[in-house]
Amino acid sequence: MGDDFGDDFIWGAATAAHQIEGNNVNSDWWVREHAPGTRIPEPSGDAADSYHRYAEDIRLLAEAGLTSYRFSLEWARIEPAEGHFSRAELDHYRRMIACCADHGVTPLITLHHFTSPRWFAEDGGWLDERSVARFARYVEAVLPLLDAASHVFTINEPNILAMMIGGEKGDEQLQAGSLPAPDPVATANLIAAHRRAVEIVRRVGVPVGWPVAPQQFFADPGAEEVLKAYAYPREIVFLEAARDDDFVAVQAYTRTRITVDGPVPAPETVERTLTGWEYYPPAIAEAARLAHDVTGLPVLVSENGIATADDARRIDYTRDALKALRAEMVAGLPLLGYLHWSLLDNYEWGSYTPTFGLISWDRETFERTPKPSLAWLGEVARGVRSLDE
Ligand code: IFM
Repeated sequence: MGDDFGDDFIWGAATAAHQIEGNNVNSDWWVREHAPGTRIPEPSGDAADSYHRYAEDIRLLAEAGLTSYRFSLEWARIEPAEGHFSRAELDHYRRMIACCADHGVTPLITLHHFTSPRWFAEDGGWLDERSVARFARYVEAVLPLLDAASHVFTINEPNILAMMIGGEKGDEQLQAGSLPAPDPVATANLIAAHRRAVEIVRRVGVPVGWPVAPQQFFADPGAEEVLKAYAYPREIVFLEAARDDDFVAVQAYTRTRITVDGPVPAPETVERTLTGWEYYPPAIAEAARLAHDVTGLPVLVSENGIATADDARRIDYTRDALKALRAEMVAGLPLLGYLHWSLLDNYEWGSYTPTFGLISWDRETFERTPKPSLAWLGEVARGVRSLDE
């Protein structure tokens, strides 16, 4: 099924807890959003209230014809104080997993998607070597939930997380065209935490990996060495760390030009999305090829999409991204599946303005409205619509 992608191809959509659940009050992001003088333009608040409305979200995904849902467990809810694990919150995620089964949807579970408990952040966060044991203890606590998943992702976009941490220290903004240097201590701790988590998750026999977000750096003539030095700590080191995993996951949206003086933002003349990124659908296929070349592993697209208010443009972008992926598969790339980012419009780390969702919702009532792109992707997944139409 699914337009030449094969019968076993995974078709679905992705979300992350902090971006849709709402009221993630024990998380470091919530603290940051409400800190006096914060530069974060808008707090997450109730988000899409998916904490209470997940059943409707999963039903809409399934009714469209998608069969996989990637979501994250929220560490800040599950371990709100160090060493205190909430049975009620574990039960909440157990109910979400059961709800997926009720709708014939396979869960893919992320253990950490950018947010950490506030106690963890206040006591050193990823810059503290105790982060590795602390994360491992949390993974042990959620392990009984994981055997229902088809795939587990340990830490989402560790390269971006390390850059966020580097940016906070250096007060640099994270944006395409200017990526802060990743903090090397955070990089080492994230890699060590990932390796511990992989060992733990393997005990339940579920394939485990992590999603890296390559930026599709491309060099001006003469800037090839600048590119190599720039890309290594920002993505390659994280891909190399995936070599002993069961698969490698990638998430990509745009590309970044590297001149002899370093990266530059996309020129004003090119089409840009609501995040300010260049509209560049082949990004995900290039990222998938890079990830496979570095690791030798099968690749899972765990996020790809576009921030736009024009849903027809979302369909254009997704169609061209899928065509580029299909061309790589024809050229021999082992591609496991495609998870669109995102199932819902969500909190884009500081703002609700960039809308990535296949489903919108009312800010007052939370009423969901599926966009045409949801039906379109479902039809592609079910094999009743061709990418070439
Ligand atoms: O919204 C984010 C997500 O949390 C991680 N990957 C990129 C998305 C779009 O910026």
